[in-house]
Amino acid sequence: MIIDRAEVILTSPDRNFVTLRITTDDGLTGLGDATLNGRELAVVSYLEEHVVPLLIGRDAARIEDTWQFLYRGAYWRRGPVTMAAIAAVDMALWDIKGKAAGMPVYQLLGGASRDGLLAYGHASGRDLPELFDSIRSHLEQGYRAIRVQTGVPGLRSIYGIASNATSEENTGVRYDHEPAQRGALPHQEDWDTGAYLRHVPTVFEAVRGEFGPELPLLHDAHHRLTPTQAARLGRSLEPFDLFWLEDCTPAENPEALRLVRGHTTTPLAIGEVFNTVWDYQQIIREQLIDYVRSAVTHTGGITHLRRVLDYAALYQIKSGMHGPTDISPVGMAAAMHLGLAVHNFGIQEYMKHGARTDAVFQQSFTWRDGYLHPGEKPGLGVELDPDESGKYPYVRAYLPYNRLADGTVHDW
Ligand code: CS2
Ligand code: MG
Repeated sequence: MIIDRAEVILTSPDRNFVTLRITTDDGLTGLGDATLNGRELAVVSYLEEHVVPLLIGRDAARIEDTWQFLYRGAYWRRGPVTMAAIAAVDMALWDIKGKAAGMPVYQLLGGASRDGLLAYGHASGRDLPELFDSIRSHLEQGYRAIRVQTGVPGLRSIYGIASNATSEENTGVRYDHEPAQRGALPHQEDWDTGAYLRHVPTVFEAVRGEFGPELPLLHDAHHRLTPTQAARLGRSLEPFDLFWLEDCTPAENPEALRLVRGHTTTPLAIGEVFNTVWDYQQIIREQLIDYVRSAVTHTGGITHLRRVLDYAALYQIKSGMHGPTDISPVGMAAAMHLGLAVHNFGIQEYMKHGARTDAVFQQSFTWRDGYLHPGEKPGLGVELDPDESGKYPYVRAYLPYNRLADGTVHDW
């Protein structure tokens, strides 16, 4: 099992994806996801220029050693580009090990701790009727847990609202509701924290009134609040019993969460922009969160996210792995294998990929009655179709950003 070849595949079926394919001298192949939304080429270059040359000739079976070599052996540690590249190598090696053993990766991680993974989807609307329709449609698709994002009166367009989107067919510009938009420059959105804080509790009150007390509901604040604003939001949402409030404050400042925690019992989720266990060290040790939001893709792969989750388990903190459409089917498969195996699984985010993406990546997971399962194929269970991937060249794309009414750039 010596690594013979490692290729980086950049394809853009419904959006950009960076995939690493490793081939061994005995003909086994493994796939890893290295997609960094809106900054894809940085990881392509890091992989091609700096990592691939180090892989050729290595023993593909030595997953831990390869991880330590790529992490500790480079002087410059951490950061999203490095950790996405290491993640892709790690995933591909787990894929190969599974294929060599004839077992799905979750079996190599200790076997299933549950029958399936509860997953949540993204409902959204500019107003209540649109939001209710979106929630109903998600329930019809089988979702048993729902993230609720809403338009705010007075704001033109807000990130994460599906109906703000215009389709590629109509405009020539792709703009889905969790986009990096294909285009020359990032799209500008507007923001008003006061209006948001006044509006959101009224929306959750209406949603609870319509859909009852039992449906697990989640909400993402996308890092836009100060600690006192986040504390106020958490407290005002307590009557509506959220599953979690996500990214209430910018992730760089763990101390902010102490203040939030001191004022609200609304569960907190954070970490989709974190890359290592060190980013989590303080907030896990001080029990400042309830859910770890990292994706396998952005946190150094299965090997490293497993380490984060084992640490989190000491403090009754669970997984809530990031799963928007910018995590490729390979990254989603890795999340499902890890989520099935660890004891402290919480919930899995699951946004369906488009038909073109599903044609490029042949997958073996199942989605039944609100639960995901990675399937029983050896390895991760995903194969890439080279003819399909070759049809969709990379298109530069940016996430949007937002400004306040006076023109100030606001937190993401
Ligand atoms: C979002 C993401 O899924 C989520 O919770 O915060 O869609 C995020 O905006 C994108 O992944 C950014 O790449
Ligand atoms: Mg989020």
